[in-house]
This record gives sequence, structure tokens and C-alpha cells, in this order.
Amino acid sequence: SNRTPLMAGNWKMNLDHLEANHLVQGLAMALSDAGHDYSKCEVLVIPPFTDIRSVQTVVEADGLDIKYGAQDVSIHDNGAYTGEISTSMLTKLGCTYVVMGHSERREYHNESDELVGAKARKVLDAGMTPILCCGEALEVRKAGTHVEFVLAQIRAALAGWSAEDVAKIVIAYEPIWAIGTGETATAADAQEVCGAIREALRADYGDATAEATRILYGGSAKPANIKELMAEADIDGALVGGASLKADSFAQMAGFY
Ligand code: G2H
Repeated sequence: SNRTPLMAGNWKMNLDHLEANHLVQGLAMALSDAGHDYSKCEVLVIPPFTDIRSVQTVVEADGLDIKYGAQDVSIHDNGAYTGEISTSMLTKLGCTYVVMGHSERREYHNESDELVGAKARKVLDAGMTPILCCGEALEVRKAGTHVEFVLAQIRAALAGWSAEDVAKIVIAYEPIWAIGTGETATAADAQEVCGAIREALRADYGDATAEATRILYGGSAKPANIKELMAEADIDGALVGGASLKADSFAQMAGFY
């Protein structure tokens, strides 16, 4: 395909700003030692808000090709929203991606598909790329309705969007039962849903959008299973939690090709 693979490290609530500085330097070194070709796989780190400035400083000082973004964002502009972070604060720091709808935020912060869609809209309008997360819980998987469930999440979030805008986003499929559990979906399980997502995009928005939109897999992705996942036709990269916290393992994953 013409889609550039994306290896995205979701640090979640880990690492202070000094550790962040250290990890990005280590990652840059590991990628450089491996002769990483960024045109074959884009490398993205997604640290906590308090680490972003620190990551920016390393990236700019060393002229790195590593991209960085945020794990969440407000749907509001600047103003009286205590505790929130705006898109303009992120763009000023050089962020180019923002995650929304991660299952941890849906579960612990009651985020609805509607809110997740509004965040994606806000991020796209600010000139950054939304990474829209979706995924089913174990009960849904056991009931065999996981494909319908995931497509419904995506369709609810993107209701009313144009084909051109949908082509600019990244979708991350993360089955909740495989997150941080060591339990990876098999490559075939992941492909089943990622393929169904692409066919739904084709039905809703046409071929050009279906072929352009990048779809990631997330859930215990690691060096040992990344090649197998990336060999699937509709998996364009991974959203990596635990394995992105070590420079060597994440660099190895980015070098899957
Ligand atoms: C899924 C993933 C990153 P992990 O949440 O978003 O985390 O790779 O630790 O399962």
C-alpha cells in the first residue's frame, strides 16, 4: 500500500520529564545504530503532558525525525477549564498527533463516542492528526459481536465527517482484553477487525479514503509479535504501551520492515 507505517509509543502515565529526556535520547540512538529509515516507518512518542516540552527540547536540539504528540486534549479553546490542555498549547510545542478515545479514558473518564469524535474534530482543525481508538471488551468478543461493536464506535465518532477528513486520521484498534495483559490478539484476530474497519471506510467514504486511512493495532504489541502483525494487509502500525518504555524494544519494533 501507499500508507507509511506508524509505530506509536503510548507512554500512558509513566516517566517524569527527566526520564522522558533520557528515553528520547536513547530511542534516537537505538534508531540511528540500527540505521532506521524513517520513510519506511514513522516513529511517534506520546508522553504525558508534563513531558512534552522536554521531548521537544531533545528533538529540536538534535534535529531528530522522531514525532511526538499527546494522549488527550480538550474540546474547548483556551479559557476557564481547570485541568485541561488545549490544542493550541500542543501545536505550540510541536505536537503533531493526539490520541483520543483510548479505552482507559472511556472507562475511567466516561468518554463517549460523541466526545471522542469532537476531540478528533478539534485536533484535525488544529492541524494535528487524530489517533482515534476503538476496541471491544472481553464479553463482547465472547459474544462474537466485536466487529459490529467496533464499527459502531467509529461510525458514531465520525458521524457527518467528509471523506477527505477521514482520510487524514489514524484509527487504532485495541481489543481491551489484550491491553497490558500480555495477551496479544493473534495477527489473524487483529486483521479480521482492521480489515473490517477498512471495508466499512470503503462503504462509507469510498476507495480513496479506505486506502489512505492508517489503521493501527494496539494491545501487548512487542518485538516478538510485531513482524507477524505488520505482515497483515490492513495493519499499518501499532499503538504500543509497555514495550514503548524501553528504547531498544521500541526501536526494534520500528525496524520491523
Ligand atoms: C494498549 C497499548 C497502548 P500495551 O493500551 O495503547 O498498551 O501495549 O501496554 O498493551
